[in-house]
Amino acid sequence: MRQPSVAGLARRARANPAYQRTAELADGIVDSGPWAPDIDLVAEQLAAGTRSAREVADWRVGRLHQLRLAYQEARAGRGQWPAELAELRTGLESDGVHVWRGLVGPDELAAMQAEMDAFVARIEADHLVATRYQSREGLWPEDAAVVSNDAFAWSPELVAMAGGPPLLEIAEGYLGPGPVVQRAQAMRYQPHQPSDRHQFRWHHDLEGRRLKAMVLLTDVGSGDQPMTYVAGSHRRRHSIHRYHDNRLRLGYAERYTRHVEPRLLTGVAGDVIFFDSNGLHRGTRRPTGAVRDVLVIEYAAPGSPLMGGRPVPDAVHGLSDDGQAAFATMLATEPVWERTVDRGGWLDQLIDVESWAVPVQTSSSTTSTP
Ligand SMILES: O=C(O)CCC(=O)C(=O)O
Repeated sequence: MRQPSVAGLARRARANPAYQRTAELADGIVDSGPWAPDIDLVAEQLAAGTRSAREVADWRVGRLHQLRLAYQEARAGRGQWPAELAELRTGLESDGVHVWRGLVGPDELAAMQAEMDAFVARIEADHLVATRYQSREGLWPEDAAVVSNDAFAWSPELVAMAGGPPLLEIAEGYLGPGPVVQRAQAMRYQPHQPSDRHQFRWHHDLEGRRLKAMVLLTDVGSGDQPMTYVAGSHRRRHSIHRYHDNRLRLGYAERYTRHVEPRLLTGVAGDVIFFDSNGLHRGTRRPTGAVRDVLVIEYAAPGSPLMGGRPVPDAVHGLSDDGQAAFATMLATEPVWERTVDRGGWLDQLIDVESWAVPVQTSSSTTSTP
């Protein structure tokens, strides 16, 4: 889809107050311009707590959207990385993706594979069909898939992994201090023809900067059903348009990424793929590919929206204080599949700046400048 010209939108907005919403969107389209440096400065101040949310409360929605994205980067700049994770850090920051080979040991891997098999067997035995993307779990008959949005409820190993080192350190390095665990997905893909539905088309994740850790439970070769990722595309501050409709084409990345080279993320069971889901990615489907099983942990900065979840209580209690803190927001959130009232997403909460701009605690032990 061609982007409308900003000048044209602004002209229409000036001529007719009914185009106010369009004018807000026009703000969202502009990624650079005379006011862009101010956005970065204000974002730094919000992250440092030297500017209050109230001071930007009258900004228009499109500009608040840009501020939120800049704020995520400002927070991330305060993250601390252990020296031994330097290679992973470089991969994530420059490409938006890095594969850690053999991270999951044989015993944990066997336990996770058994949990996954039990989960799929239960869903198939009950013929439980997911009625929407946010359903807790179920069959996706049109996609030959079985999906859970609440894998922490049946995988204590995954809870331990999400709330301990090195994953929590990676999340802290990439997102800044105090990351929160957002969701755990499980996905089994049976062989299936290429598709343009859901996560099988090019998209970004409607969140901005976010870290995912995809644990491979089966071997995934290039002829199977690997995820595909456009390296370097994670740095884009997508306009607010792209949060109302996140279907993308490769040509979109070609306009801002010098070498667009979709990477097939292959590996063997036990490998973990770390990626920023702000970059272009998609699941690849193949009728001749092997069955693919994965578990995916999502992390975000505090103030990000959560689907919620019901993690195995004993597994959470067994975590360190930092690990329990990372799960605290999830435990306090009513899962989306149990809500009777739709609270909307973070786009609806942009004007409530305090809800998403959580200043970074300033103490020499928790902050650092890059
Ligand atoms: O399953 C896949 O390969 C794609 C997953 C995906 O799009 C996501 O986790 O955001």
